[in-house]
Amino acid sequence: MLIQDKIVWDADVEKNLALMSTLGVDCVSLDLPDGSHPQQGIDLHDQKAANLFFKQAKKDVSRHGMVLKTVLATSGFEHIKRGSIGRDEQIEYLIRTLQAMGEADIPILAYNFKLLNSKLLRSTPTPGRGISSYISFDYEDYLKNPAPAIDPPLDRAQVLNHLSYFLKAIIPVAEQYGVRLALHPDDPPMPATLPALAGAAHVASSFEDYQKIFDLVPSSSNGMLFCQGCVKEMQDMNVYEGIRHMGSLNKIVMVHFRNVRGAFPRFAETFVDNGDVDMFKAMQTYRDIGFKGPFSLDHSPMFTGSTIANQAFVIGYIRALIQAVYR
Ligand SMILES: [Mn+2]
Repeated sequence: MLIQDKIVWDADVEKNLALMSTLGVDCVSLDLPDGSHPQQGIDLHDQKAANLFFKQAKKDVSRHGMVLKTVLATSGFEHIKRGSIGRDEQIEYLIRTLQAMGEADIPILAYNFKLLNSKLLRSTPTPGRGISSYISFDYEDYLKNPAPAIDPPLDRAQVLNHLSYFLKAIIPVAEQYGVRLALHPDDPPMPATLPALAGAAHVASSFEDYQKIFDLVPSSSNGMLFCQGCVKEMQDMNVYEGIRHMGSLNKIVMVHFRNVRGAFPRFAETFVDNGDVDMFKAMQTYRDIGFKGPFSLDHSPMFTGSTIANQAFVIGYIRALIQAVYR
């Protein structure tokens, strides 16, 4: 069962890969810039360059005893989401990426359709365990100091239309190259009966939304990034039933394994061991549906001034659950 963590392909990549393998990470997700801000060492300007980059990246990761399994197109790509000029170039860039991923045998492309960074859609953090604080959302509090509206605002029909345009272009290519797309839920997941936050409609906020998205382009490549945190935040959601439901559809491509206390309209992102979800039971449920990973780290409360302590804590916790459950 695979534990996955994220790498930024920058000057520190070798050092960070070595650290991740030491912590017991099995597979790596690579943070992909959207092409508008070239990042050191990532050159995807044409197909040959893209093929070379991903083949080399895969080799570099495997030298550390890990597997490059996922590419994260989770920040940027604004034109695709907004349907603005430049979206076809961004789609072309992702098509090149998919083809190169296929050549290098990298099977997952994670993305989201959030028009605003979730950090903007939060209220004041709440005090957490010890000296930590928990990233929090309280709808009433948020409305007192909301994020500035996007310009122009986009309604549900428009965003769904942009998502449909994207999926129709990209899913056939993903199928051809053996890559599965994994769509991350909105954070916070907004009930359809409430107005959009910051004028940016939410289209991946419930399982009904997901079913619509799966039906837009039916394919096993059209899948879900099961962010257990965001699923827990959905109103009236039973996380274990949620795992079983998406598992029965074979839509769970990867998991963000994190914990939360509460649900919309009021929740806090807790440490992995002290939220509402019984993580042991969740892990048993993933086992029962035949899911084999990757279980990916996601945001969780920080140990002040020590990223590595935080990473080691979560990895150790997930490893222990895997060893307890998958035997
Ligand atoms: Mn997540």
